[in-house]
Amino acid sequence: MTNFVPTREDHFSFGLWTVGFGGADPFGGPTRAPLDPVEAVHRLSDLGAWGITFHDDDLIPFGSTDSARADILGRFTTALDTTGMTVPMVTTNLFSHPVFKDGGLTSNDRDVRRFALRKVLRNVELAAELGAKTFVAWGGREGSETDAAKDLRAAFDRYKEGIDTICAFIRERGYDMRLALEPKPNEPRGDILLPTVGHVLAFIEQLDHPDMVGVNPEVGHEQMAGLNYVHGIAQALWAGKLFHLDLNGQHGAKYDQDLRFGAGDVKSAFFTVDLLETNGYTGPKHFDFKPLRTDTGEDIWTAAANCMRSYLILKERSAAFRADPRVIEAMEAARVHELGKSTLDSGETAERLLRAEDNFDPETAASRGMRFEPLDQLAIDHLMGVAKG
Ligand SMILES: [Mn+2]
Repeated sequence: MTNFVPTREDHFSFGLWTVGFGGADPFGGPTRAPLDPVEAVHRLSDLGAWGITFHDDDLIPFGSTDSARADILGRFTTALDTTGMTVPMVTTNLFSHPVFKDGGLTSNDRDVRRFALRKVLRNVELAAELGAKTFVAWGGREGSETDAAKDLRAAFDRYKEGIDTICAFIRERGYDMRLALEPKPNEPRGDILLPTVGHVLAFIEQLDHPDMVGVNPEVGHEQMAGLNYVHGIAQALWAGKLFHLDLNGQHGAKYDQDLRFGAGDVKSAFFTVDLLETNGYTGPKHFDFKPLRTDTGEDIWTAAANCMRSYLILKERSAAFRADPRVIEAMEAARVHELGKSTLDSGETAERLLRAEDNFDPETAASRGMRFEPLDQLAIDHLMGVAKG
C-alpha cells in the first residue's frame, strides 16, 4: 500500500449528510446546491467507499407522501444495486423539525414522544429492508438549557423506555440489527443527555436488552468534552460495545467542527487508527465530517477521498511504527507489554498477596524511569514520515 487508494475491503462508509452538507451554519445559509442521493452513491463508490448511511430525512424529506417515498427508495436502491454499495447503518433525524425542539424520546410533550418513537420504528423497518446491521441513535435534542424545565430522572426513564421499545421491536420482527447510541456533550442543546462514551456505557447497563446496544463514539464529540477519544473507544472495545464509530476532526473544546478525518488533532488520529488496527475492530470505518463551507464542486469529493486517504496514511504509519526495531526496543524499555501480565500469580489470592514477601523496595522502584519520552518521539517521527525505520 503506497498510493493510499481505498478498496471495498477497507470498509469505509460515509453519511449522506456529509458529502450532502450544503454549508448552512447558524450564521448563514447553504453555499452549495442540494446533492442528489443517487449521485452520492455513485461518486462515493467511484472513490472506493464501501457503504453509505443516512438519516431518514436525508433521503426521504420530512412529510413525503408514501408514493414520493417509494419513488425515492426505488432510485436509491437501484443506485446501490448498480454500484454494489452497502447500507451498513441507518439513523433517525429527531432534531431538525421544530416539533423536536425539546427532543424526541425525552420531550416533555408526550404526544411528541409518541410521534418520535413511531418515526424511529418506521425507520428501523427501512433499515432492515436495506440490510443495515447497525441503527444509530444520536439524541441531539435530548437535553436542556434550563434544569428547572426537565425532570431528569423521568428523562432517563423515558430515554430507557424509548430504547427498550426499539430493541423489543427489533427482536419481535427478528431483525439482525443492533443499536449504537452516540454521545455528545452539547450542541444543539445547551447540555445533552448521555454526553460521553462513559455515560452511554453506564446507561446501557440499565436497559432491558443491554447485549443489543453499544456506542457510536465520534472523534469531535469526545474532544468537545475535553476527553481523549482513543481512551474512549478503547474502553468501548474492551466492553465489547464499539458497534460503530464516527471519524472526523476537531480543534479542541469549541463548537462541533466536523472537519475531515486527520484534520484537528492528528496525533490523536494516528493513535486512533493504531488502536483500531491493532485491537480487532472489524466494524465500519464511518466518516461523519462536513466539507468546508468555502468549497464547491469537485473539492467536496476530494474532501471525502481525503478522509479515506488520511486513514490509510495513518494505517501505514502505524504499521511502520510497530515494525520499527527501535520502537520494539523502546516499548520493551517502557515495559509496555508488562501491563499485559496479570498482577497476581496464577492461583494467587488477595490473602496470599497480603502475606507475600516480594522484597519490593519502593525507593528503588521509584528511581526507575519509565522511558516514555523516547517512545513518544519515535511515534512522532513515524507520524511525520521522518523515521528511518
Ligand atoms: Mn459532530
